[in-house]
Amino acid sequence: MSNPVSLSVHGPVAVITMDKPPVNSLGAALRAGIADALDQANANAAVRAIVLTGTARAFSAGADVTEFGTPNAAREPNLRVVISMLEDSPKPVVGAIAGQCLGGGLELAMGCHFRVASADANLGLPEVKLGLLPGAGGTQRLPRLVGLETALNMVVSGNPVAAAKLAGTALIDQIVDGDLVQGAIVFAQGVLDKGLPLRRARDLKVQDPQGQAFLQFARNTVGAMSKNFPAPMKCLEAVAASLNKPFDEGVRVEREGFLSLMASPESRALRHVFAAERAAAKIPDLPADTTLRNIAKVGVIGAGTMGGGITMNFLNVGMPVVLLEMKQEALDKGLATIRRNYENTMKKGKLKPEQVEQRMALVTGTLSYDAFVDADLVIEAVFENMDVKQSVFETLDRVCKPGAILASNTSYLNIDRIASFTKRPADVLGLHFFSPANVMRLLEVVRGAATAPDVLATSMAVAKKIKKIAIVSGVCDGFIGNRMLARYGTAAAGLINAGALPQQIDGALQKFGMAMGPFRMGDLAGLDIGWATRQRKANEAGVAFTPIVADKLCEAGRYGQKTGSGWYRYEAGKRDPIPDPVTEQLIADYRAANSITPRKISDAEVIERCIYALVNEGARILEEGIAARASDIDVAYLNGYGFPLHRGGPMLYADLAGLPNVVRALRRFAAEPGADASWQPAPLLLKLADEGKTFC
Ligand code: T1G
Repeated sequence: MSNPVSLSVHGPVAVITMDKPPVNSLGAALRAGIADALDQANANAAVRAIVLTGTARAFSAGADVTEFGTPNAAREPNLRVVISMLEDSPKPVVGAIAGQCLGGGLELAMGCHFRVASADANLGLPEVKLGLLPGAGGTQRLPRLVGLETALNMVVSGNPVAAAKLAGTALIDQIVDGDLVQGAIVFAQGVLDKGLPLRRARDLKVQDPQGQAFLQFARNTVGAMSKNFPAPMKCLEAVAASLNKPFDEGVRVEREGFLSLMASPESRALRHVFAAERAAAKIPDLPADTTLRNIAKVGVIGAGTMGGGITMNFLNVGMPVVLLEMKQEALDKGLATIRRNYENTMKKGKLKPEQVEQRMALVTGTLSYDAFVDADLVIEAVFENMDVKQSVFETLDRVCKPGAILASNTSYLNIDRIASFTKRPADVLGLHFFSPANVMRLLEVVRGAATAPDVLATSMAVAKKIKKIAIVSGVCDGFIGNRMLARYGTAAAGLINAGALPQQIDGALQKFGMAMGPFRMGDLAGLDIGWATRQRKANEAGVAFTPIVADKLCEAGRYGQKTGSGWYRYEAGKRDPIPDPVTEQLIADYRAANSITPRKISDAEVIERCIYALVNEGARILEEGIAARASDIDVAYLNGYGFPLHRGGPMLYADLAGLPNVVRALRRFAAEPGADASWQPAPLLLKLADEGKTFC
């Protein structure tokens, strides 16, 4: 590998430049390169001062997260050694910071004696977002350079701060306009001319007389906000050590915390999610340099909840939208809802009045498809019925210009069949948003058999532009998320039949970390939706419809919150789920009618059955090629279905539980009398378990 570090000499000043694309992550090669260049500069008698800099994009984005858990992570010189080499250099070292200066990158910069930066450089210690804490002296040097409170906020939140805001602290000695390296060389020359002593962060004292009181207040705040995550509190304790312990003792506290967190399942989960979200953008059979189509104008069909939310995503990023409805009244209602949503955001201080007007000015209502003639992308969010979709896509095919991308927001209908209604199936795909579409990050990009590579690549780029996390799905009933949700729901329903009650199942799954248990979720979404789906499927399969308990609730008019009762009952105007004896009686009647003798069910069994049902279906989705990788499935379930972030997703959860243990549990469930065939372990799961491998 070529040396990612270069050394140049400008009069008495040496400049060490880090250039390891894309963001100077501090892997073994870069660390060694810095150390070698530093040795060379210090051995060169003509050199009297040193500048360390990176690229315009990044000084350094920190430790190389892809090295974690590999021998390279500890390969010498490790980051702490390199930082000490900077700090112990007999010649002044000036950090010249542009772009991202994060994590170990900022720790590296704090090893320098002085630092200059571009005003918009981003400085931060985001380790907490990976379930870690700064492990190369950051928790001890930062408080000494910017003060306890600023340092604690930066370390515990993990949020970056622009260099301009840190000017005037010992962290940023000067903001350089124009050529950063030239400015750093001039600064270094000034240090020499003035004979400034080498200022080592480790020698400074944390100036904060009220520090202990502040820390106690912070402990209460951080403790309350970091449920399920140990890192924030360990970050706090490491920073606290900077206040009342000598530097080296504080570093020991930091090191213990770092090693403990690195081994934690929560950090394993957060590091998995960091990599998973970036992997999702990579489509194995699609060249990274696929030419994208230009998307400047978007059409949306349907101004209801979904259509309105979808529209807002584009308005939020300055893209004009033509919004089509069939009737003026529906169009007016939809536009009014969009405006009201923005005004509510404005009332919370998150939007200025002029921004509301700017966004509303970008949406044009219409009652005619003719308004789509120059649209580059049209997304339909009309009624989930194939006949309606056929009419919509036949019309779009007739009206839209060649090259326009035609997308359906359908949550389960067959995209290949929808594409067949047009003469341009290559331009058709699914863009499945999740309600509320302007809030939920997840977007399932459903690739049809005919979908063209550039249509797929363009759609992924659009997703990134509208700040969605896009997952590519193949065509099947329910795509990725809803297909898994169906299995999860069946498992939960099976537990009701067997002897559990909704409140026990919801309680166990919410304690596991699910945002909302399946029965609360059903009451929120409306039980009649599932009722209609089950009747549709029975009809499509040509079999008699056999009602389950949820259908019995619907037959009794209990659709959920919208009817004041479903699995639970609800006080007028409230959403709190209240266990209902009527439901319990209905369940008892169902069990009796089906000769089921209820048994005691543990919370552990609730978790095993519901979560392993997700995992098993995820394995099938993988082996069918519907999802490209297990981590895509995790990203989908974390961002669209409320799976707990600290567990990293259902597939990682299974890996950490041990796939052989998952297989044993599934085999137990499959062996029960009358068990559903879907409890049989998926072949891919069996194979991985047999081979001692994992999904992720
Ligand atoms: N290590 C390895 N690769 C990284 C990386 C890192 N730290 N940061 C980014 N990348 C890759 C990323 O995977 C992607 O790769 C490409 O760079 C562009 O990233 C001891 C232990 C810097 C703000 O947590 O926040 O230091 O997909 O798509 O939107 O105390 O990346 O192109 O193959 O996100 O412009 C602490 C994490 C590490 C920073 C750029 N540092 N990175 O955002 O591009 S732990 C972080 C980011 C540590 C020390 C501890 C962002 C970014 P690919 P991107 P972006």
